[in-house]
Parts: sequence; structure tokens; C-alpha cells
Amino acid sequence: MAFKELVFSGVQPTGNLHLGNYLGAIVNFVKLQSRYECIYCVVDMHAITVWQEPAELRKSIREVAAAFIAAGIDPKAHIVFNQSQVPEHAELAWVFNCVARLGWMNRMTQFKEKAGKDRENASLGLYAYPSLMAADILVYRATHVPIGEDQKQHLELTRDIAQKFNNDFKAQIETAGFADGLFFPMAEPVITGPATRVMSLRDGTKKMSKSDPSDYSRINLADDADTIAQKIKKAKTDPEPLPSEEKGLEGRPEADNLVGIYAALAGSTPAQVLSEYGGGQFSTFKGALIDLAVDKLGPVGAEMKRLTSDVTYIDGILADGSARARALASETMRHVKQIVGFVGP
Ligand code: AQP
Repeated sequence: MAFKELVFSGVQPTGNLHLGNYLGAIVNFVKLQSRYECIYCVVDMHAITVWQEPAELRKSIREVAAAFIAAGIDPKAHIVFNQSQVPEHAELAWVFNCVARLGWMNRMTQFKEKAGKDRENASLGLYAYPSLMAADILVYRATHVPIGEDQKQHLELTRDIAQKFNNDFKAQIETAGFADGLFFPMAEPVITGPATRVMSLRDGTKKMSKSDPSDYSRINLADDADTIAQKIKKAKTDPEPLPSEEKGLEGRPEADNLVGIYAALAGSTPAQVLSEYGGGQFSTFKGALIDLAVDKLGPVGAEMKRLTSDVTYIDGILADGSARARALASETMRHVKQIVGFVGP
């Protein structure tokens, strides 16, 4: 069966939305709007898999919605909403908890990283996170999912869940009118942003992350020009000058990361950046990177601030998007309940 092409992706409202989220995901979300119908979700139920202060969570949900719009997502032409307003995500996640196998979940590297040594104390929600993510995508039967590198394994699991559901319930799917026995699509990852893995400014071997305790490890979208400048000035480098060719970046993770960030923001390539700055000192290059970052991120940050101060507007966008999302999700759940064998209208 040919599934209707549809894009779904989400961002967690866990505070400190950063350059990695922007270049790895949001910039790509904006681009895809011209080719596909898109659904972009503030995944607040994922956020509470680790402790969130309720007042901060509320603020972060509005901030992610504002970032989507400030970056150029059109909430009228597409759908922007927060996950908890569409209960079908949780409903389908439960069905998927019963389809997915413990062995599959045990392989998820993000759980291992986030649970750390204190595994016994991690929430059950954190463990089941990939099952909810599969539900987010498949409740819309989405075909394309723009994500950063780090989410690739979760998307593979989404495909495994879709395939097992299609196999387990093949006969019922056909009876429900899906003649080829395929109810859920094999969603494709779209990992093609300008920078699919932005690294920490303090350690080029670790990804830039919202939960890094050091604010100097990341550039937040809400940072003002002075803060951006400070963070880039303090970013870790090595004593060598920049190489003139890309292969000279091998084994130099911090240099590689800063050159990658420059290229992504400028819409060029690392080779082009090195042809201009190769052989020079980091201080000169960092100065140029500060100007570029402030120029590109400043307007997004300012618009985000303007929008977050208008709570009525943002909440209106989320309510409207949630109603439209729910109309689609409830249709999928109606079929799922019939396929699984639940009794109801
Ligand atoms: N460093 C990164 N480089 C490129 N893409 C990234 N993404 C995250 N970090 C980078 C992509 O941003 C999207 C939204 O991510 P998320 O909010 O769902 O959570 P995450 O992947 O767990 O991101 P963080 O910022 O690292 O949060 P914490 O610290 O809470 O784990 C996703 O598409 C992601 O790939």
C-alpha cells in the first residue's frame, strides 16, 4: 500500500533548547514544509521521563513552540502542538508496550546513557520512552521523520514495532479493509540537517545536550549576543592552527566541531570554511564564528522571546494544533482498537 507522505517529529521541552537541536532538527523541519504535510510536536510526556519542575516545564513547552515558529514553521499550514493534549499518543504507546519485546528495549543506548549507574532508580517511563516515540510517529502513520543522529536507534525500533504489529495482526488488518495487510508504514529517518551531530563546546567527543550541567557546553537559542560571544571565546580548542584541508581535522574533535558549526550556519561546507580560515589562528576564526552565530541566531532568539511573552497566542496555536492532530490520531486509534480486538463504538 502506498502510504500518504507525512512528516512527524518532536522536540522535548526540557529547557535549554540549543544549537544542536536547531541545526540537527529544527532547520530541517522548516525545509521539509515545502515538500510535505508536517506535524511538529512538543513532546512534553517524554520530558517527564526525568524529573521536571512543573512551572519550568510549562515555560519550556511554550518556549519550544515559540522556537518552532520563530525558526519559520508555519503553524497554520502545518500542525504544531504539544503531545499531552492528544491522549491517543499514550493509548497507542500502551498497545506498543505489549508489542515491543524487553530484549529490544534493553539494547537502547539512550536509556543506558540517561539512566547511568543508578539504573534501578530510573523511571519506568524512561525505559519505555522508545515505545512512546513509536506511538508519536505511527499514530499519524507518518512516513518521514527528521531527526539528529542520536535518535537513529529509536527510529529503527519504531520500524521494528510497526513490522511486528503488521505481522501479528495481519489477518485482522486485512479484515479491517487494509487489503495488503499493512497498517503501519516503515517510517524513514531523515538525517540530513546542516549538522546532524553538533558536539559540546567543552568536549568535542560529547554531543551538545540540554542536560549537560555546564551552560558553556552549548549555545542556547535564547542566549543574547554577549553570551554567545563569551561561550565561543571560551570554547575548547587545541594549540595547532586550523588545517587547510578537511583531513587535517581528523583527531581534532573540537576544531572539527567549530568548523562544522560555522559551515552549517553559513550554508557552506567544512572544506570551504578551511579554504578561507585554514592556516590561521583560532582567535581569528572564533571572531568570525561569533559574528556569524550572532547574525544567524540573534533574530531567532529575539523572535522566540517576543512570542513566549504572548502566552495567549502560543497556547492558542497549541490548542488549535492539538485539535487538528487529535482528529487524525483518533482515526488511527479507531482502527487499532478494532484490529487488536477491543470492544467499543
Ligand atoms: N547535539 C545534537 N546535534 C544534532 N542534533 C541534535 N538533537 C539533539 N541534540 C543534538 C536533535 O534534536 C531533536 C530534539 O531532541 P530532543 O529534545 O528530543 O532530545 P535529545 O535528543 O535527547 O536532545 P538533548 O538536547 O541532548 O536533550 P537531553 O540532554 O535531555 O538528552 C532530535 O531530533 C535530536 O536528534
